[in-house]
Amino acid sequence: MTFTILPAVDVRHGQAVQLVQGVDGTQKVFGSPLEAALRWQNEGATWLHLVNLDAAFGDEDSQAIVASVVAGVTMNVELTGGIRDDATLEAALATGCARVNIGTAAVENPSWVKRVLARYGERIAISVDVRGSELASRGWTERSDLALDPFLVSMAEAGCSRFVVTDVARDGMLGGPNLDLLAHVALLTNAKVTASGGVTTAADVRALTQLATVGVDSAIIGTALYLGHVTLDEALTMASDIAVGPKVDPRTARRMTGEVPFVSVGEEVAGASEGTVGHTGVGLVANGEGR
Ligand code: AMZ
Repeated sequence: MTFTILPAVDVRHGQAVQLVQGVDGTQKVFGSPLEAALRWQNEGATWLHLVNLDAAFGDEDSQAIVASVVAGVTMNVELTGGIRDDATLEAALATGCARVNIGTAAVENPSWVKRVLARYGERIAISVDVRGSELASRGWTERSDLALDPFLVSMAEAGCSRFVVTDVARDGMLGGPNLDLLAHVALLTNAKVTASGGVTTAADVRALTQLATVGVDSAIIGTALYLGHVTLDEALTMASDIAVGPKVDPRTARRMTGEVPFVSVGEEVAGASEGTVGHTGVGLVANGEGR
């Protein structure tokens, strides 16, 4: 497996859009969602990150549109937005998407999410939308009091095999990803990490691939692709020779086994002040003291 690039198609009011820091009304509009998706497919994408923003904001029903996008492409689709109960989950899975991401429900209704993680395994990833040190939900209009690290550990213990991590403040800002946050999340548990928010240049993709050994195996690119800051071909080329294998703990140089969490909860969680996103640093040879 090589490092995966997922172009994003975010659907708002029937159009493919890109928002700035997720704020409704800031969107640049890029036409039909299916046409946008097919463009990325034709340019070589094997995965699509498809966001039902209307459902994430909770003010419009766009299920038929996202279902038609899934049906109209041959790429693997990661479908997300508004999946918060059995009905919305079943509808999302029934589109034929490869994977769904759940954000709001993971903070508001963790017992339900743990149940569906146990049932659906790798078809479900948890969307970790972080603003500062807090989890954002409901279209990023609300914040949760949950401390990040215990939240991540509990989801991993419940069987979450992937966190899709977005630094909300960087999303749409074209300023590069939050490598510290991504490394921090990757080091905390066995789960793989998909990077999102701020990925702008081929150099950003290269920097992310350097986190592949700790479990960052993929990146979502949105605004930068639509505005041409990086072409999909450049991003795919940058990612193509990066082999993604088992995670390696940089502190022990050992391959990770199936044990969760990656390091002991006490060490990780006690080492960070509550609710704080630690600064792991990208060198990643520290023993946790730098957090
Ligand atoms: O841009 C936003 N305001 C926004 C956005 N992109 N709000 C939510 N989302 C995405 C999350 C995740 O992929 O990054 O929607 C999904 C989460 O939806 P929910 O309904 O599960 O919280």
